[in-house]
Amino acid sequence: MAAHLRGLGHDARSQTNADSEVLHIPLILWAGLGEMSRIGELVLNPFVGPRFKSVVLTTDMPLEIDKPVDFGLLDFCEKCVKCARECPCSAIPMGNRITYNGYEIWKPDVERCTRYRVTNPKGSACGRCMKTCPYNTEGLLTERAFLWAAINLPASRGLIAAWDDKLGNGSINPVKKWWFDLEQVDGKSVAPKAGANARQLNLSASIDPTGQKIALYPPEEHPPGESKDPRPINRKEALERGAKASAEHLTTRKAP
Ligand code: B12
Ligand code: SF4
Ligand code: SF4
Repeated sequence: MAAHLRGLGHDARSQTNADSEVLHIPLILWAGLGEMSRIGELVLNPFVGPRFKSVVLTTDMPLEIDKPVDFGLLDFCEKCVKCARECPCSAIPMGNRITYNGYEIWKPDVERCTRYRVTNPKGSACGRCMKTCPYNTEGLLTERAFLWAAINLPASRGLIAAWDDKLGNGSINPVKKWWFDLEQVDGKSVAPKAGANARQLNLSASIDPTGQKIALYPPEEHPPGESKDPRPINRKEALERGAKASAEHLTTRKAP
């Protein structure tokens, strides 16, 4: 698409996951492709749910500007904690959103998520938060009725989240085994020996936000964009920062 636009005489560049000059989240949010979810750094689309990856195309071609959308997701996520409950390393907050870098967000513990996804052979890029969310639908007529209710009937949202668990949605589906994560051994894709992500739903897991500690790493703690050098981090300080941000936000929200 970028090449096509350049052929028409416009500047254009595709911003991929591997090579991007821009942050995707604010752009796909402002493009109206979805709302911020409890998962945290993930924009959820009402029709395909959280399970989409983005590619951004930056261009000077004159275009009509979209607006952000509101389909009630913030309220739904306040009544549902499935992604936080199912995250294997408790990286997703079970409590409230916080103010981070000037915007409100359910900020995940990005260090925990990164360690789980990248350094743990059973992690295998994970994405369990995306896979277990009730907004994953297959376009069936019955599912459309639930989606309609989730968007239009705020009082039904908690019930829909509970019903999704009752139906066992998000558990392992052997019919779709081909979709399970594979690992590369000697240049070949094979079924993972370690059983990556082969976990059942954890319906009895504790969902007590007061017992959960989320470390917070603000932008000033991040390495510079082009840097590939290891960067020391201080998890103890990050945990204190997370607890403080959470407490401050609770206070702000109690104000009239
Ligand atoms: C690095 C990265 C990660 C790191 C995050 C590191 C960090 N935050 O320090 C880790 C490994 C944790 C991660 C995990 C995941 N990621 Co990721 N990640 C990225 C990547 C490649 C770069 C982001 C980055 O540079 N962050 C570092 C700094 C800049 O972070 P930050 O200042 O704290 O800002 C973050 C958020 O607060 C938000 N943000 C920034 N500015 C603003 C402004 C506003 C107003 C708002 C509301 C939000 C917002 O965006 C940043 C995302 O990290 C982006 C692609 C991209 N180019 O944007 C994908 C991306 C954000 N990830 C994505 C996904 C899907 C995931 C996972 C589900 C894993 C998976 N299987 O794909 C998990 C979800 C974890 C979670 N609970 O949110 C998707 C999200 C798509 C969507 N539907 O919204 C993206 C866009 C990749 C893609 N091309 O699709 N990710
Ligand atoms: S990708 Fe896995 S480890 Fe990271 S937040 Fe989602 S469920 Fe947790
Ligand atoms: S699992 Fe529930 S809380 Fe998490 S993003 Fe999906 S709807 Fe929101």
